[in-house]
Amino acid sequence: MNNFHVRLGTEVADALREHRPVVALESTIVSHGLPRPDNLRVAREIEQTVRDAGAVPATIGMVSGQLVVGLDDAELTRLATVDGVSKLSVRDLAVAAATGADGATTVAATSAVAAAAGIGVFATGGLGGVHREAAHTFDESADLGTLARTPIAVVCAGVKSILDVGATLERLETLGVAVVGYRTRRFPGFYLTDAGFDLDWSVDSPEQVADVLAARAGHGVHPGGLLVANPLPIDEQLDPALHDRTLTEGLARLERDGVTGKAVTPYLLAHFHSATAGASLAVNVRIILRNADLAARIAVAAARRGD
Ligand code: PSU
Ligand code: MN
Repeated sequence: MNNFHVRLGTEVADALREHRPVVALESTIVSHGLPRPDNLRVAREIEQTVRDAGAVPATIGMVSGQLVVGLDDAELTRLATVDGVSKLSVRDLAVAAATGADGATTVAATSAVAAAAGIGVFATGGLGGVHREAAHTFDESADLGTLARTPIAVVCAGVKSILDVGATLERLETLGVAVVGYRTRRFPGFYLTDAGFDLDWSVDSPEQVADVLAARAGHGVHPGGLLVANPLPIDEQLDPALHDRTLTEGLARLERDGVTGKAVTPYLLAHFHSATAGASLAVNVRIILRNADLAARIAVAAARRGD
């Protein structure tokens, strides 16, 4: 907290002081991951879902160079609606602050800021990971390296199939990020319930995730992240045939348009939204709301333990 000039929203500050459950939320899905105008509506629904499950939402982002943990509704609206909001990973935070930028925080930046603020649970949709051409482009999300050194539990639905899922799991192992399936031993593929890879561990309840966090804190050994992979029920996943078609077309367009770097993920997400006529958006929203609910229940269980 001493390294950044961070403003805590009043409600978040009160909850942290009183050791009540708080769930961190990212803003990149709002500014760059979901299309307007649905993004603002969904951002508010995510916060409401966290509240309904008994925790305080702390959406993190940057407004005019000010890093905020617990954006208020006007700030959330601004990040969802104005043009020119930067996508901020951890390395960008200080530069964006010093130049007075508006910015949305990725999983990496949100995790780092949340942990610094004393928040232990974070809900998102999908994690960044290893891109399919990474062997040539070296394009691997900073989400992975950041989670290796950030003590936070991230609830997600795996990573999108736009990435190399197998390579992402290998990198998570190398980096020492623990991965547990929530009521499954198969790694979810975001839009799809099952990405085709086995997991070593599965947990059955929010209380059990809280037990994992308590054991880790008690051992004092592992400073890194815990990924809680929460799959969609199979009857709620995107139609696999539509998914495969859309992915193939999106990857071809990516190459045709020469898109690289941090523009890759938003480009492919936008392609999915338009090419599936909203079907992928509906699935995306379901995923985020389910993860927000589970994260809140984990935060509640962890607060009950009192450690
Ligand atoms: N995956 C998604 N939707 C998203 C993102 C990832 O399914 O919106 C966002 C998250 O904020 C994630 C970031 O941290 O993209 C990863 O971007 P990059 O690959 O440039 O690291
Ligand atoms: Mn990248």
